[in-house]
Amino acid sequence: MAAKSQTVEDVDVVVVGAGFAGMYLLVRLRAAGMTAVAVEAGDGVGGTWYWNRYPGARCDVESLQYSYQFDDDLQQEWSWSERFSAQPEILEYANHVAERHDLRRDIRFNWRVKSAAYAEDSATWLLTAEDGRRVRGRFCVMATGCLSVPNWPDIDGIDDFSGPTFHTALWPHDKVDFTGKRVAVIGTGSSAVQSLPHIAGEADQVTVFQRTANYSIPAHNGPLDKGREAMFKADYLGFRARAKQTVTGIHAEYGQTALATSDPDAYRAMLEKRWQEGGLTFLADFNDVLLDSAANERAAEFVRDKIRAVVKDPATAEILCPKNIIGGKRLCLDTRYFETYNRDNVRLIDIKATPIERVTETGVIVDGTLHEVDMLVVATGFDAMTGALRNIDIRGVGAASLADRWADGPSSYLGLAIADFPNLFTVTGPGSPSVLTNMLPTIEQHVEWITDCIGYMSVRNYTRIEATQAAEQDWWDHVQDAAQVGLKATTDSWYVGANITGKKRVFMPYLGGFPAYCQKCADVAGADYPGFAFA
Ligand code: NA7
Repeated sequence: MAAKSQTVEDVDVVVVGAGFAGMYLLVRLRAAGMTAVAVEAGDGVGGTWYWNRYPGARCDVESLQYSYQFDDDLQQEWSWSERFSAQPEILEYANHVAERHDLRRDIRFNWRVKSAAYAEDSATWLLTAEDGRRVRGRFCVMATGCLSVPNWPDIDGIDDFSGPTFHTALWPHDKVDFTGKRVAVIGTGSSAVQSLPHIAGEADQVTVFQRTANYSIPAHNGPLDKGREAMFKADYLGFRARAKQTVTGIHAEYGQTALATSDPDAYRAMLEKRWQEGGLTFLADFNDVLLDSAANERAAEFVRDKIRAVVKDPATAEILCPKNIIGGKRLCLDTRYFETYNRDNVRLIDIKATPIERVTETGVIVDGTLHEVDMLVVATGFDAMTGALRNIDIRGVGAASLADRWADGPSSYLGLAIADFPNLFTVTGPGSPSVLTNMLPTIEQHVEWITDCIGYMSVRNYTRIEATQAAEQDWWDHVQDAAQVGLKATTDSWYVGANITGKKRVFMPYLGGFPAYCQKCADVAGADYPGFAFA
């Protein structure tokens, strides 16, 4: 593509991405007196909520908590309409924040980063867009999201399909009309769990191709309880502070019961109570579900019984019953997902038993049978956590390539910085708790740490910061040790890259919990940043 402009925009900090992380970075950097621009591939703010527009898309952490806390007036003034808000409302919120803090003037939209190169002589990063535009900063912060690179399934013939194909993570801005159509849905993760009831409500016929069954808990979503909203707003700071003391950063009641040794009536009553409440805290009464296989199996069987009770056809119910451990993957939240399989226009194909042979112009072949469809919905998730960073040609000291460095799996110091890549920070990078927590407080903690660190450097006239190899190695060893505790890392999931063909199996997020992680970051900052070399 021809270069759009030969000029280079110079700023203190270049931010990649204008999702919730990139937006808050602009707020903080400006407040610290720095010039910053965010470059953004989309033509609007919101990141994951800009791209994931499929029907039924909504957050799985209640909106009173899945929201910024840095602006107390904002959290007091804003009212969510539902317990778990839908994508349009979250995007409206992102746009509202962009307006409120006048962020758009410093965001360059439709700016997809092709390369980012560090120049040792000037200690700056030069970023080049696919269309040739360039921006240079003394620092570069990658706010590229953990789930932002769609995973296209490697299925023979998928490009031969003659009808429209939609990836849930790249959904069109205009409504997709399924009326009168025969639709194939490939994948049964959270995106399919959320979208299937909507698609099935419109389409003539839906065929779901399931590789791995998923545990899904009812969201019991509905209009936001005004009493709960008032309770939060009366003590928002307190709720936020208490949330930060929990492993996941989500405020809730947590218990310490050992499920393995509990009386069956007692633990089933506790699970039933959580099931009726709905939400991601389904397992939060127990301290052993992700440590003890027997405990896990009891909780798993509780959910399987729920599926069997809802899905009328026993054979379909059995296919929908997950066989892996519960909690190994992130739980899904649903609204009438399993009930949807009772509809006459929905059928389920078990592609673990009989894989897809190929896609043709007119449909999907499994076990020699062509399932003819008019539309393909690809709900196959993301190249998680490292995909966005490896897709950019990032070059550090001596033109070292980050993609090469991470070819056998990532490593990072605190999920924030990488040796040989000076003045480069990552928000919620591998090695931080990120996707195991409520993303908004996690993002805020990272943004504040990064901007404080840059401020610390300014005061001391430092122009260069780099994580040391030794600190990175020590932290990464710790991340891997933490992953060995319990059952979570044993599951094939995107946490370990198992969903991407050829991706090295490494547990990427930090499993040591949000409070321990925040303490470590605070200790590092408070002790003049051990593990970093300044110049
Ligand atoms: P997920 O959770 O990664 O789900 C993707 C689904 O697609 C899952 O069922 C996969 O099966 C399936 N998949 C992936 N590749 C293939 C191929 N090649 N063939 C058939 N099926 C495939 O992504 P989502 O978008 O649903 O959700 C992502 C996160 O968003 C979620 O965790 C929440 O945090 C919110 P597999 O399990 O790999 O066998």
